[in-house]
Amino acid sequence: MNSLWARITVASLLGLASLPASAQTETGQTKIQPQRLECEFRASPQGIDATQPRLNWVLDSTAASTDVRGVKATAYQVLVSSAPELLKEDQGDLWDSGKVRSSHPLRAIYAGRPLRSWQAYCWKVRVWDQEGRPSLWSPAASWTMGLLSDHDWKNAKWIGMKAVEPTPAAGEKPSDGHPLAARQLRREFDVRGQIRSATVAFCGLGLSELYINGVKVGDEVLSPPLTEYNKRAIYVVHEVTSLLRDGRNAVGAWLGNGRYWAPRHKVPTSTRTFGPPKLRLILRIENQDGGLRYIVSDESWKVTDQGPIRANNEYDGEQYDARLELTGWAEPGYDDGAWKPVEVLPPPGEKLSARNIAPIRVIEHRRPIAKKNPKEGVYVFDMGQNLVGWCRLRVHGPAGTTVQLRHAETLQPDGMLYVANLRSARCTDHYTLKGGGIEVYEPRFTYHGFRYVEITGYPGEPAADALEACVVHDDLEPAGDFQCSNELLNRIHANCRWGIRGNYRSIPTDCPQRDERQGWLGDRAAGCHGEMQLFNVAAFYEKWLTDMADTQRPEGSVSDVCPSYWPLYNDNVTWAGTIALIPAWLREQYGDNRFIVRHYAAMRAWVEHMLGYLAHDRMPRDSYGDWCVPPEDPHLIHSKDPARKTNGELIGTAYFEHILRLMSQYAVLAGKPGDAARYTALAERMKAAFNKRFFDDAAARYDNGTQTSSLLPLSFGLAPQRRRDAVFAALVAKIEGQSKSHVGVGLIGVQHLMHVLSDHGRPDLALRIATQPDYPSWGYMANKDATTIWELWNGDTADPAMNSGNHVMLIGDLLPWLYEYLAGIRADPATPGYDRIVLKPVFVRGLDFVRAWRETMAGRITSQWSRKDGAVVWNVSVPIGGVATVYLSAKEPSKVLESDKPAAEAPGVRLLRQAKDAVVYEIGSGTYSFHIAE
Ligand code: RAM
Repeated sequence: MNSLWARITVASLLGLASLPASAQTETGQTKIQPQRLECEFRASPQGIDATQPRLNWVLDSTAASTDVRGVKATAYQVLVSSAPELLKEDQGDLWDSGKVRSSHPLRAIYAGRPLRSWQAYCWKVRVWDQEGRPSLWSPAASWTMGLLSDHDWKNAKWIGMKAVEPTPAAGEKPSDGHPLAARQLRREFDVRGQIRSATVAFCGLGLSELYINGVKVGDEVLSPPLTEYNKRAIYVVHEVTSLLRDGRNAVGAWLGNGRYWAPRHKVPTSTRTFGPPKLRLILRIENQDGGLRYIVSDESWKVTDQGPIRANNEYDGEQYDARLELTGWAEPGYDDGAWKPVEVLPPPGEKLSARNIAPIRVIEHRRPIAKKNPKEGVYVFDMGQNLVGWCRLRVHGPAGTTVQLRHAETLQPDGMLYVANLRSARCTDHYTLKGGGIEVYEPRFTYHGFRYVEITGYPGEPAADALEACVVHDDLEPAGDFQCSNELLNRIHANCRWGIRGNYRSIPTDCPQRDERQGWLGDRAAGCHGEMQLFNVAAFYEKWLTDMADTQRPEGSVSDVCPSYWPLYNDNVTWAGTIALIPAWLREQYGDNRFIVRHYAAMRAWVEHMLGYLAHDRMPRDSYGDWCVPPEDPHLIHSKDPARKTNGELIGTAYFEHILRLMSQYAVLAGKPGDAARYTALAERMKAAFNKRFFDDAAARYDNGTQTSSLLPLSFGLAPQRRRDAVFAALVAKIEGQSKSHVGVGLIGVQHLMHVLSDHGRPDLALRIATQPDYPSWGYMANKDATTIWELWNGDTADPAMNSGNHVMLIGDLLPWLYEYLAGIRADPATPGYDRIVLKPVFVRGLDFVRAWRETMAGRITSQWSRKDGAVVWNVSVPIGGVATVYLSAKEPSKVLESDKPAAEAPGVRLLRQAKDAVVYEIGSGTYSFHIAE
């Protein structure tokens, strides 16, 4: 990870730094309300391995007096210390950046003394405004380092218990994937003397939980993150000082199968498996006198697979027999005489890296909204939302009773679960009671995508509180919210958010419920840009791009699914090319070039490999076409109608040309001017070849004229300038005529639909499409009771063989359109990371109001507009330190007022120019109220 997302809120420059000392606490923080001056870190990262992390901070705009405008940050000073006491005295013994004048005054790359394994660091920052006034020091934030070299693991070994797939008995069909019972590993040790600190680093594959003296370490679940195991595994680090005690101690680890011991071998396709679960661990104990001691995973540990988790499998569920609980197993004094010595197992892969992304957690609990009894002994709970996670069961009954929980997204007409679309995934948890009181159970090593839960075998009738849903996903920082006057659009937005949340599983998955749940590249090529509006995914996507590079074969090929649990090295452009598409979005939103430089070799290797397929300057490699267009028959998954399908070579050529243009920009950043020139020249040739082969000048359309075949050349700038308007007019005629203002696109075209329509002056048509209540549309899904987004436009009628109710690939560019167009909050690609903000709201006819906020690298931006009496009132706020270029769709400056004055004369507003259809201003920080006569 490059970045430390531990954000610090710096006391605002004005009004606070000049406050009398009496208004400040001893620590220099202000007492006045309602400022939020506490640290805003959602995470003080523990155990990172970036040796030059980037530190980010935002200025606290809420503390500023709202009538003060245009406050800029011009310089910063960062202090990094090895001890909080030093930092309190304003001493940065590791790094004192001094006062640095900067055009990026809200971030800095660590440049102090080398960071060391296991060490904790704290830091703070202050900034100066344009008058040279310093802010108060921010409160302190902190992070700890992981293990920077393999030597730091001392002699910790990989330990576990060997396993073999059982051979089927004569006449029996071999089972496709045999879930192992969970392993439990333990050892005891003594602690003598006063402990200063204790930290544990461990990697338990496939999934693990660690306990010290019976207490769970940390609160993460489904840990560690998924990776390309034979290349890299990820360890986690936790500070555990308070869990240790003087005298005898015990450490115990659960190991589940996860994807390491693969859930399947052949169904629905060939799946990689890596072996039985295993653990590597090191516990570092530092005494007050500086003495160090390490407890490591080695032959001294013991193991059993006779505990309560009899089987665990991500697709099928967990089988838990509470009668087999090994009470006290992770505490000292437990009799492990029946346990076996562990076996030392080979290491999983080449590298062991730190977890630089947010952990997966139980994010919220939801109570059922209804309970039905469709059949004798069968109870179906409705959680009211298609979500991802599992259930917490409460039950009371005789020992040996087994309660079964089955999960599904929808119901059959008879009220029973509809499970056909889960394919081979059984999505069923079993809990066998130990008896003797209320028992509460949550599975550990599985997860389900569901809205409905069927309980059978429950002793008596389950009460309403027998089940509670636990919503589980990567704990990412929210980055935005949106609301408008159209309720259907608000529901669609909520459905997108639920779908996106549920598909974060340390990788972005395609779906969370059936026997798939893979990191399909194509689904996120542009989808990630939409996600950036909702969550801070900087570290998350850097991690996934690292997974992609890890799958890369020596010749450059990248799997369509990363990590390559399904090794699909198809060499197609639109899926594998995501390796080169996502970095551009990351750079635009988060402004970090270093990642592009580091990732350049992998992107280049893929591009060079693909260049071998180029024929006549066109790229014929395409596997999936415009995946999942609305088909002619509602029962079909894929259309068979040639008029609905977009030519694969057209898609491959358009995308590869675009990727070459991006590569040329990356090459400049990576200091490879030769590559940059070569890729630009190649892109020029491809553009010419594309138009020559596919463009029908007379009809102003491409190839067979699907929506997608026009959208791509318009979006990527391939259409000849002189014919752009005509191509667009033909596209609009097609959409409004044949498609009756509905989508006619699949996964590819939908990434371009909304912005192309808006960019060419038809946001009203984009709005019509976005708010259509009938088929095919997002609104149709919502009206059919969807609470997420479907895999297919016809998800209610299509064949269940490929019909998930929670896929995000058809969201396309809808979210960027809501935030960047309707609310108008954008990054300027020329100054990535919101160094300059662009505010370009689209006051589209058909909406009465829009309200949105975005948390950006510059801080929080809000934009709200409403229409009344022939005018639009637009209220906007720019965070302290921010500068924005504002585009307002007015015919002339005289039509624009700000706080009742002609805008150009308003304080803090500068008229830059009058463009063709917009008046352009510059504003600095502050809140503004513009009035635009229509
Ligand atoms: C499906 C996946 C995914 C898509 C691929 C091509 O099975 O669910 O969303 O990318 O196929």
